[in-house]
Amino acid sequence: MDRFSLEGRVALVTGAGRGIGFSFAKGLAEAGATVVVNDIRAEAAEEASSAIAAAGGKSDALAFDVTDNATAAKAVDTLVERHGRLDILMNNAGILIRKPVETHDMDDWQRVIDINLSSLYGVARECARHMRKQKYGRIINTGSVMSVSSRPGVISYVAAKHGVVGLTRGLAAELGPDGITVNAIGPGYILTDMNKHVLGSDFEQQVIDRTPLARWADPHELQGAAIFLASDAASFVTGHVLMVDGGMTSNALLVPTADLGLAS
Ligand code: NAP
Ligand code: GCO
Repeated sequence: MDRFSLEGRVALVTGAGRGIGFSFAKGLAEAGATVVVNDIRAEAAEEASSAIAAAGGKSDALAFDVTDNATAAKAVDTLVERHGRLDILMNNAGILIRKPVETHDMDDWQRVIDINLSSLYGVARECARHMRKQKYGRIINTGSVMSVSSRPGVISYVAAKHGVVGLTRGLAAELGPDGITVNAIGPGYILTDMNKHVLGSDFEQQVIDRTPLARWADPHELQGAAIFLASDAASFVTGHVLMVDGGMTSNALLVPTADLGLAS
């Protein structure tokens, strides 16, 4: 089982002060990695790092805005100065704006594209500078079921998350010869703050009806996919989008799962 061990590896997880990013950070730490927690808020990054250390993990905190590429570049260099190497990048930070096209203005669009897509390229470029020197790297981008499907009301998010697939495949093609794999994880509907405004509404049940596993997921259920893609077990996996969605995107969505439409 050593193939799944991350002992000796150093990982940067963006947007890891809470939610899915914090879960990714905990999972990588439990697998043995030294995990550097990023968040835009220093106190969030420090608290998350302390929680990982309190659980016996090796952690550090680096607060920066992933959309500020100059700051991100300096932060990545600081990380390598502190820890000697950088093996794993989890490009996870992201936001969501729920508005119909009529009111989903260009400021909304740019903000979501900047955080959910452009910053992933910027931070990956800075990490790849160091990964190339060691001829080893794992870049894992956080996509979504909205990377391969859509729904009304989240147009900028759908476009950005579809872009994450292209970014993943393009970086995989270009960085592969340097021993760097690039993959994406496509979560389904996860119980985090991003969804606190829709939980308790009809939408919550609509998700359940259209998910073969008939439930929302907890963030910890994404950790296995992250550990796999970050580990030696995935040494020949690159350019891949690993959906962790309870079967939602393999489901035609024609009828609610409970219905089954079996009446003859
Ligand atoms: P979340 O609970 O809202 O957490 C987002 C995290 O990203 C927060 O820690 C936030 O920091 C941080 N962040 C936001 N903007 C940032 C920036 N400019 N620089 C650095 N950090 C920044 O969201 P989540 O549900 O964990 O989602 C995490 C990722 O998973 C996102 O890419 C999201 O699109 C994706 N995803 C989520 C779901 C889901 O159902 N929840 C499903 C599929 C994909 P603050 O705490 O300081 O705001
Ligand atoms: C929404 C949800 C989704 C999830 C996730 C699904 O309003 O539809 O917030 O966008 O966040 O991206 O995979």
